[in-house]
Amino acid sequence: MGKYKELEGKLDASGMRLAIVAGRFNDDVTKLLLEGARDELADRGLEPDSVQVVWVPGAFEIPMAAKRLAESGELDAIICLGAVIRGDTPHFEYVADACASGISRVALDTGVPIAFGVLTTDDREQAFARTGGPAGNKGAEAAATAVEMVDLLRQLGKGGG
Ligand code: INI
Repeated sequence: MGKYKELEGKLDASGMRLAIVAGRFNDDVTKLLLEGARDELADRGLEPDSVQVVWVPGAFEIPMAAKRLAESGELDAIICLGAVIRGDTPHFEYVADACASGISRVALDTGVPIAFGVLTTDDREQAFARTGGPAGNKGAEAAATAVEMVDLLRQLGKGGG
């Protein structure tokens, strides 16, 4: 072993207790993010039907639902999916900022890792480009991030690092 130890979470989701919070606003986009997330979890060894999906009206409501789920003590991680599109709203920054900072706060306050799979794009074309194809599916990336963080925190909890 070298002088410095390196630590990294593994992408094995088997046995993990996960939930997904998804925004209904722009659900033509968020349904594709959800599909990507579920496919990713299946690839990582988790039965997709074991993952609870909670729909909320829009990205602004995601942190509240994530908080309630995180506080249940029954979940290892939460995956948040949404699509905030600048062209759709004059208050893009308010919705996007509230969602991002709210999710971050819930994760740090509860210690439950929460993945940020919320798109913030200028238009719908950019949003759809992030639901598959060369730019990847951001829902799938968020799902993988959640799994990696659960495993990493388990290792850190064991005194690793
Ligand atoms: N919610 C989104 O998830 N995406 C959007 O692009 C969006 N726009 O454009 O307004 C949006 N607004 C709704 C918001 O999230 C809340 O549901 C609403 O303000 C009620 O609290």
